[in-house]
Amino acid sequence: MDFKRYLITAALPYANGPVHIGHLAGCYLPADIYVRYQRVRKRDVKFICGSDEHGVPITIRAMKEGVSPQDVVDKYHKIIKDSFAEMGISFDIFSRTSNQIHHDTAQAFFTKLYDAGLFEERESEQYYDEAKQMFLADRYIVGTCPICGNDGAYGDQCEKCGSSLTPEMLLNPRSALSSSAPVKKMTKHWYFPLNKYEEWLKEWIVEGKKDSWKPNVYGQCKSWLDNGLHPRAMTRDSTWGVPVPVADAKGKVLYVWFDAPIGYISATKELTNQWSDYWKSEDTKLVHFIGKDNIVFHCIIFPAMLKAHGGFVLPENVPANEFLNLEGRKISTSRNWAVWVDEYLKDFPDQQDALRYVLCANAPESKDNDFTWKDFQDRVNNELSAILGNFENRVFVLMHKLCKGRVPPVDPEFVTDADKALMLEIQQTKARVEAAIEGYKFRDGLAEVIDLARKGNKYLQDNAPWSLAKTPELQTENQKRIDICIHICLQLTANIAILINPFLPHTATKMRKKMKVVERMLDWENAGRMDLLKTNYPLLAPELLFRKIEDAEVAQQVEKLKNTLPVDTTPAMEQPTEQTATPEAAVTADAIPTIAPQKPEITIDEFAKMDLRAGTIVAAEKVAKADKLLKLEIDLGFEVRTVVSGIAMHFTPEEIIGKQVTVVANLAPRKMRGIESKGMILMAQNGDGKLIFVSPVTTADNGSEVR
Ligand code: B3M
Ligand code: ZN
Repeated sequence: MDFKRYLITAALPYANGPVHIGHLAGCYLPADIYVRYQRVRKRDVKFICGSDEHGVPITIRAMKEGVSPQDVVDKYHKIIKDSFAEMGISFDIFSRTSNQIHHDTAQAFFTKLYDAGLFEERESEQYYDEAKQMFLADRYIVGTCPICGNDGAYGDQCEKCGSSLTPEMLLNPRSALSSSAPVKKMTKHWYFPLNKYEEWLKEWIVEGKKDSWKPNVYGQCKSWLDNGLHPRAMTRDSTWGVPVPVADAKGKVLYVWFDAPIGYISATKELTNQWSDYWKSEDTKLVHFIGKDNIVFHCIIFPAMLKAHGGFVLPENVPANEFLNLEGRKISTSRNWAVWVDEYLKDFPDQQDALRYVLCANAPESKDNDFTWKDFQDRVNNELSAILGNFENRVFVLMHKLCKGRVPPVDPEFVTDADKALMLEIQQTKARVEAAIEGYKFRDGLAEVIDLARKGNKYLQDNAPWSLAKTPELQTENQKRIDICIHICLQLTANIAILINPFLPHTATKMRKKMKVVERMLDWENAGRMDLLKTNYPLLAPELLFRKIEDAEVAQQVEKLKNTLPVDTTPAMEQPTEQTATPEAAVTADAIPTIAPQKPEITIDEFAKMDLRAGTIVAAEKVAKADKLLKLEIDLGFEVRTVVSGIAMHFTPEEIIGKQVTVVANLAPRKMRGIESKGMILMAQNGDGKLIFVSPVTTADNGSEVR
């Protein structure tokens, strides 16, 4: 089916931190590629985004930074917006949900459903912090996980075992704000009857989208639908958000997942007076680009809201990506385990396309993928630079050397089958890239373009125009072949600029400028043509498109990451996950208070089981092939013990020899990297994350008990 208009949205990022490469790879880059492609196909497209400035993640961040929620969103909205702009993510608008137009739009939406009598009002008991005088969002309640016993579980999720929880399930619940035990208090909320839309959703998704939605998206939806839908509260007790537009709703705001998707509509309104042409007409193709943790909200809840409201188009597709990990760990905003886009841009100025290339070539389209700095370097140096950059550069060098810096002529009599085959290849590549992009397979599309450059290199190698130039006795004939070869390579270069443009727009622009052609040349319909550059036209001098990424740069980035590593004296342990596929938990999953909640009470007898001793580090050395581990010999007075400790990122062996520490002496021994570690040393952390030994203030006798 042909659509008149394309309305493309990318998930509104929470304005509770800068954006990282996981965000880019997950949704903004694929969305941008798709939109850029539609634009050069001359389709009527609007690309909508903005920051999501409500909800618990924002208030938690405000609490952590000791500022107001408004300060938080003002700060991060700007950082996020600038990062996207610099990366070439070409939104038509990047709005924000704290705008008046959004508040008005979201309230009008709610009111329409309210007036239609759609909401169910329900009173229920909810946790309340009497010390802080406020209702507690699930995330603000901590306690012991009933499934795995982790005593730092949150009221919506246990990060240790990944279970999705409710505050009622927690043993020993307490407030993360005051540590006091929360009490239950009655409160009223408005519930959207999702269950009433179950049948309709089944028909629309299970029957209608089976073949067009990605299997991961379809599968998640189906399992939600199979489990049955229930009414869902669309309001919250909070002072931060869009006020509930109902008389008796003081102190209540719209649930962030009610207002945020409406943000797509309000941003479109802000962008154009014709907004309803996009949102209210059947020939619009609405596509939501998101990460997998947002699937249920975009595929089930928001469509049901739109249906209930009436008059809006529904998403034609929701091509959600999986997650990108970083150096083997989950990316985490709160743990600072991330490559922040704003920092990347400072460290690698003008290398936007290098990152775009790697994030697309390695995009988590069908499974979680890992970003490593080494892989970044390899891909940039060995693919982007060695294949595409190299081809383009060779062509420019050769045309200046063998063809006087001008586009050489073609004598049809000397054109060979191999020449024709390459020309055909260009057209076929165009068709394959089109199919890939239309099918949301951006990795494949990009690989096709690189492959075309690879074929260009081979063609050059096969024809070896530089050697033809060395046989003067065949001068004219050889020159004709040289000319044809360079001519075809130049047309191929121009074609590559068109095909690579949606993926690497900065590169396409550079290429175009060197060929001295106008932007219109990059129109998609021009791909496949062999007359993009006119014969005899002079082109600019060669200049490398990409620079290599040096070992030192990679080492520096890896070092930077290591320095942000959380304190972790049990290095073999997996980091708890923050991103999660459980949709309920995803609501607030990106914000975790840095001060760990207190653990459940223990008795004096339980404490007395622990044998803590003063000891002196008498020897220390690095453990081979484990960059976080030090092997320590500790004098405990009655014996010298081996303890392996995960502190190598914080201390050199030399600086800790002679230090007195507190040792858990009766900890069960365990093997790390083949070394038996008998005990553990106690550590604390200061404000900037530096580790400190917990040691006696003045020197104690080695072996004396710490009580
Ligand atoms: N802000 C969640 C997220 O950033 C949320 C998306 C809203 S899209 C309407 O993952
Ligand atoms: Zn658990």
